[in-house]
Amino acid sequence: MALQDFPRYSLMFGPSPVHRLDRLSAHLGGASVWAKREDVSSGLAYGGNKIRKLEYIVPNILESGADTLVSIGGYQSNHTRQVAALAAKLGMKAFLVQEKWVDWPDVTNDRVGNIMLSRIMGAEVRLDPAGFDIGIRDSWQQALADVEARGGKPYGIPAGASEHRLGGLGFANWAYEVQQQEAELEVFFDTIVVCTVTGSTHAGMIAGFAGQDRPRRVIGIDASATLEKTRDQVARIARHTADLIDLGRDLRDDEITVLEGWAGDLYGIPVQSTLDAIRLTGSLEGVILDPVYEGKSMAGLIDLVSSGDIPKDSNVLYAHLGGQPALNAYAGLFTS
Ligand code: 1AC
Repeated sequence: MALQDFPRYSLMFGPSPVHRLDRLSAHLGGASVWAKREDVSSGLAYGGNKIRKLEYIVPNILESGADTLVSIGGYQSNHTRQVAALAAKLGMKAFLVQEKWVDWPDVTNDRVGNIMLSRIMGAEVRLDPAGFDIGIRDSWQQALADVEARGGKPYGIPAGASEHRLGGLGFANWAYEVQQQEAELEVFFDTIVVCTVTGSTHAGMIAGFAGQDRPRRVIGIDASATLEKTRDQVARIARHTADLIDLGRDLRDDEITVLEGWAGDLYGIPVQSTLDAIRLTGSLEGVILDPVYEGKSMAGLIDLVSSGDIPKDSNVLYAHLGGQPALNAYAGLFTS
């Protein structure tokens, strides 16, 4: 089935905006850097990258007759916050398992930012002491069983919607949205830079761009220091999504790029390059990044442009995935 034949439930204002980062580009002295902004793409709880994935999942949710969305992430999961917003919009309940993916000393870590927003939107939040893992989790399966045991009808959405059968479609469509915006802006983005953790954002892009005529680099920046797992998951979801949208050929290994070097040692723990990237982008552009995702992928972009790995004549498109609400849980990082 072609991508445009999959049912889609509108949750966004329209295509996410694309704009040039003039002062950052001048500062780096290399490629021309642009951003595509998932953080300002929807009115649902500050938006973010999961919204466009959920657009393709909602028809299946509605068809299922479920009354409760059951999802999972870390305490400061952006994904679960977007699921809570979706549940509110659809008049459903949300049951969220929030695992302790990050051992971060800020005392408000389980109270502010994303988790607070989910509570405000009426979600039931279950804290779980388990650590970071991008796979299917026992705690999530237990939550599905618990909703059923109470007489509810659960609909499961795994972490990041990544392991969902339809989880790659939203960003396959992103690739076509980019193509359309390129025609309007008269620019071609030969390089895309995106943060990758649970994988379906990056994987969807790979599948979508693979169906277009002009080749480009889609660079995933690892943000969890679990490189092999991430690479396998991205490759698997990209190939599955390519099949789903009838790409008509196998994806090559060289179309799947995950670069390491900016994650530090752990998911959710920023390193110096993360903080530098956040301050640089904030002070030059007024664009806010977060310490878990965007700070790390922007650190990667800065180094790749500065070193010439991304050449001077490139137009590079930075995918801003919208993780800013987590910033509140990292208040201790920015006291001056
Ligand atoms: C890890 C899926 C992820 C989130 O926000 O929970 N991006």
